[in-house]
Amino acid sequence: MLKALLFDVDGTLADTERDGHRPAFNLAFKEFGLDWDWDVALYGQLLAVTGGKERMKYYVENFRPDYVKPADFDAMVAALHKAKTAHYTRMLGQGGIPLRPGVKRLLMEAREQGLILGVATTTTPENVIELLRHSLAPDGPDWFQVIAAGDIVPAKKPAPDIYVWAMQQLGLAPDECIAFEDSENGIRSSLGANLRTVVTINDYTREHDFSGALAVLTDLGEPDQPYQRLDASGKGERGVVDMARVQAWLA
Ligand code: XBP
Ligand code: MG
Repeated sequence: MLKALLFDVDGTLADTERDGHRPAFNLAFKEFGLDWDWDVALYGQLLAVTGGKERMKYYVENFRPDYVKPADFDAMVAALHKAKTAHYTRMLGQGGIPLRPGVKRLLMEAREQGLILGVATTTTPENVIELLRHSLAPDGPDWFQVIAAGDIVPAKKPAPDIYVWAMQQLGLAPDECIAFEDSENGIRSSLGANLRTVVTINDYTREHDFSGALAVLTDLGEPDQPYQRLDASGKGERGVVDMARVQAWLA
């Protein structure tokens, strides 16, 4: 029996990467006097690695052979990441990043039906709280019984650990939950935790491999803007993802 809906955040609840995280990283780089600048295309490549600190290290290792690391490089990355989080949460506070189509509608319906809501993300906890507060509702964070985020587990997605941790907190088994993801790293994590997973793609992830997904959709859909289903088993299907649709997919 379905008891909980577990959501990824970046790319799934909102399109945060291109116009949120990316410019926040760039502002932090400027602040630190670095000539690092991540354009939209480069950022797509950097998304191969989840986690902001991990992503900066990956960039230096793979794209900046010219950069001479200071002795305290790890501390510098941590400081950069702190600055980036400040820029990002300020942008969220200015109401900059709306939720994706159908997200609020589905969350509201699930709540009305007494289902549990949870978050499983690699991003920093305060980023999630600020997004939910400003883009969902002032009490948005309280809608979620568990917010599993950031460094709470050492191994970030695609490792399944963050989903496993969220389910442990809820005392639920994978067959009592469903996950919502937008990326290959995300679905590898959720499938690794034995969760049935619905995928809503975005511009950065549309070419990813979503083998094993319950359904792959453009988005969750609104009545006046239905989703389009993209996976082979339901190609061409249009509609809105509501609880009846979710239950039908699980049956
Ligand atoms: C999200 C991420 C995050 C953000 C940056 O992945 O990859 O790293 O881009 O967040 P997912 P921080 O959607 O799979 O959770 O800078 O706060 O780490
Ligand atoms: Mg994501």
